[in-house]
Amino acid sequence: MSSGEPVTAADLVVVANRLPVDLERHPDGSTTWKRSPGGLVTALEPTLRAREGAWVGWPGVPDAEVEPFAEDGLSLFPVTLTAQEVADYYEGFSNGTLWPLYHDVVAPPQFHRHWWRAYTAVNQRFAEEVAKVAAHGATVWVQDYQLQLVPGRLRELRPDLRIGFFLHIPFPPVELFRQLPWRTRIMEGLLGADLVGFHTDGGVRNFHWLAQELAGATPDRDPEIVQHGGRRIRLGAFPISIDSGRLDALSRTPEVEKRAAEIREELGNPKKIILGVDRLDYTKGIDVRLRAFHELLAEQRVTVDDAVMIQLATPSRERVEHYQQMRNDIEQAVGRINGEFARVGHPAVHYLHRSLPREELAAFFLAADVMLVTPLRDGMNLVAKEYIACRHDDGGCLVLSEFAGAAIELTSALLVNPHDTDGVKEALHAALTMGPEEGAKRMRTLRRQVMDHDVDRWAAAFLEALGVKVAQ
Ligand code: ADQ
Repeated sequence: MSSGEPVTAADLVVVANRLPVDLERHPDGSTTWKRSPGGLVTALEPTLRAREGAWVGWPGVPDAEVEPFAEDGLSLFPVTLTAQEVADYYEGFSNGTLWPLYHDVVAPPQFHRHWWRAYTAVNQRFAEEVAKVAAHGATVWVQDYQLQLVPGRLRELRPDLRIGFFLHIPFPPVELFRQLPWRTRIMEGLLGADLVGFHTDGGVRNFHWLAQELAGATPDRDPEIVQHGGRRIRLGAFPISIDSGRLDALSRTPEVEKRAAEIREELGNPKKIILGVDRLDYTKGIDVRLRAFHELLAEQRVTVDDAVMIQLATPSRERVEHYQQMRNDIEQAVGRINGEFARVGHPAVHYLHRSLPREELAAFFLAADVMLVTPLRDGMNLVAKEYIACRHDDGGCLVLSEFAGAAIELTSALLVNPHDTDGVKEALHAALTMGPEEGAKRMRTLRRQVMDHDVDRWAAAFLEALGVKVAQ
């Protein structure tokens, strides 16, 4: 990492809960920065560099007082959160209230006033930090559900700014959003933006209605605009994507191809490999796919010689109660399937609770004959797109939940309702027995979509709708 001086007045500011680097504290008390390369930073870096850009976010550890710094030409402005704020704003209101509520209450959201108070205080701090670093007339792009009050606060502090907001998770149906005791405050926070973006038209429609009902916004002749406080706020669907080209290239490297062959070998050369890759989250429907596989084995429509399943699960939000319970349930389900159907040296389900390097993940995607993506609700789901980008051989078959945003674009996948166990089971069976021609035909169609619509195109579409000329 090269360093330098951070900019003092940025033309483009990205503000997200997390910085694109993580602060790591070592046992001897020293600290280092580790890059956390997400799709967002890859997509935004060229534009941020070209425009003297800045990124405002939390460095990932509590009570870290860190000065702004420049890293590889990017100015980073850390926001400090205390341990109590991490508990109340992040684990509490963001992940214990908003996350389950916005995902169709697949787990019951908890409503606590002290969580809300922390959420408002932290959002205020983020807004103040942005107000300090943004140049006059700058563009600010606020990311995601943790920061929904930032557009409103920022507009009060800095009416000269152009403000965009993008929600990475679903925006819920009207009846669900209305459960939130602070629904009007959140709506007014979001209406502080000039552009509010969602993954799908469904999110736009829900927001359009709620803005009128809760905040007294008025519709415009243009269905993608609402009027509020004398301003016109544009709404739009911007389905996010991945760095498809880079992943396609990675999956073609001899190392990844060799590793994919090795994985098959290590699994004992099963006829079919079934794969699931997720952050360990109750929205992802890991239990759904385990149940479907369990029943196919029990009905002897599939045997462990025909097919093995691999579930890769990144540890996630381990201090939030629902996540601890769900991890136990999933590990029990894996144990039960293996107890009933495995042979010594041949488990039916291989379960790894860890994060893997990109190369290794690409090899798993390339080795998998069937990819199961079965969330009960998901804003987009990048794993589905990553699988497709890795299948340069036109091989493999994607089974995809209708309730993932990705289902709108990826209609040539086998689409399933994750609440319908029989339906998921039939789709899994169909995927395992699909002829190579039909499989390749579907995959070619899916690849056309994913290779054409990459994350750069997504970022450019959003920024251009916000009036920013994008460096390509
Ligand atoms: P997430 O809920 O985190 O994102 P997703 O879009 O699937 O869900 O992205 C997960 C990422 O983590 C993928 O890039 C995947 O490769 C990676 N990953 C998962 N398991 C892994 C493992 N074991 N090892 C290594 N990497 C692993 C939120 C929303 C989504 C939305 C994105 C982007 O919930 O709906 O698509 O933001 O907007």
